[in-house]
Amino acid sequence: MANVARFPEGFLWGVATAAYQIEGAWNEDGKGVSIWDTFSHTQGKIADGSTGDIACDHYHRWREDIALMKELGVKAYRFSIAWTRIIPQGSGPVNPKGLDFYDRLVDGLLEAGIKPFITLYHWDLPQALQDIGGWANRDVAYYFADYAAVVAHRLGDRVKHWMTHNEPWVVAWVGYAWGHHAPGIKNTKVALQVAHHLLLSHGLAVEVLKDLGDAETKVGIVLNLSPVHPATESDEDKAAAHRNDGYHNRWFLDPIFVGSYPADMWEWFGQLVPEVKPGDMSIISRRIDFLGVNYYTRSVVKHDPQGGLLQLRGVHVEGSEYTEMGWEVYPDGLYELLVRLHRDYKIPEIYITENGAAFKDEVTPDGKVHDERRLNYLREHFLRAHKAIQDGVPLKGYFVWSLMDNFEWAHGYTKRFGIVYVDYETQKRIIKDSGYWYQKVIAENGVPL
Ligand code: JJW
Repeated sequence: MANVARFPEGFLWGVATAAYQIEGAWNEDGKGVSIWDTFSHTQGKIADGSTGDIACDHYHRWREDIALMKELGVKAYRFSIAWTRIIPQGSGPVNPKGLDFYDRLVDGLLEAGIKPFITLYHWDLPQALQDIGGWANRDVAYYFADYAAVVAHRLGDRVKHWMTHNEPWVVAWVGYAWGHHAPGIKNTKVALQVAHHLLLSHGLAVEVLKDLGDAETKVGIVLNLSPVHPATESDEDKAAAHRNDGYHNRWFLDPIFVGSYPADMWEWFGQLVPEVKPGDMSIISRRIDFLGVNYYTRSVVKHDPQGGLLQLRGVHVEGSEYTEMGWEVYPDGLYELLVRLHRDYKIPEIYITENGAAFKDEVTPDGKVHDERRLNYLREHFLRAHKAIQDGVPLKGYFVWSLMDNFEWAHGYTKRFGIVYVDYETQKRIIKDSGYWYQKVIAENGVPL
């Protein structure tokens, strides 16, 4: 019998998605317009000119998609709720049909023996709230907490795992400083204020979710984190790497787990730093039950005086494998990151809430998708997670991004991350080789060596 890297009993193998990327039904059953509806409907914003109007049509095919997860044997499903289905204008009247959809979904999952993990904000802000400034407006943090209360009130009896935000770094920087994502704003100072309001809204929602929950209710946040390595051992490059770590990782980790922004970055940002009101940092650092980690790659950086705000640039690593996203395949970074999080921050539990890779997939004449590179990517990362657990990291579960190919934001449908292939013409789903392999990993609770 082949040897297996066995995971702890009860380890939660899962898959992840997000509402805008899979649901479609963008204007059905009373749903309001979100900033991603607006953004994708604007010429030139999405690489292939596509939208999430239909996406994977999951809004109508959720039963089939639950059956698919059941076939894979997944123990948990991380998905997000579209704020605009629940409260179409962001604040004010609740749309019962929106709540009904997620209510049925949760019941369907539980019936299939799959634990629901809910992300409350996965980037699809109600357009009505963008019209008052979006996350740059402090009031939106309070509207978010109100929305969290509405959802928790309806689903909290059955849903025990909640994530407030997904990747606030991406929301703030890609959405508000670079403008590649909705709402398409390009203003660095605003981006830092947005990041602060996202953190504030997180803390406010933590209180609401814990108050409305029971002893089993666990609340966390999802951050996209990457170890940062200097391109050379020069002092300049090492300082650049530390800056990038401060900007990308510590700017979010420190407020949440320490209760303050990192002093070196606060100084570096100078006049760009956000307005922080008295009491904000203690709200932001309210104790959470788990951290969700989205890990895809590391970053390797070089000092560069022409390199903008941070005076650095990313470098390509000769000889490394890269995915279709242009991200280096670097499994050791997952181990390094997990060990560091456990060492530097008091984090009760950690989940990998996203890990996976985009590669060019094709359906071969045998009707299958032989995605050997994705399978290898997952295996190598699973093994690093296994090693981290052996070294004492309280890693409790692992969600592969993604259950199925979907709308990859500004890249539209051009990047396929799924372990299930989606033929967007017919909406047919085909389990890829990586999906069948994952099915075996889950069944054995371990990675065959
Ligand atoms: C950076 C864009 C320059 C998603 C970024 C854009 C700048 C040409 C995958 N995680 O689809 C990072 N993902 O929804 C959440 N992670 O800069 C889930 N990070 O463009 C997945 C996107 C990302 C990014 C995307």
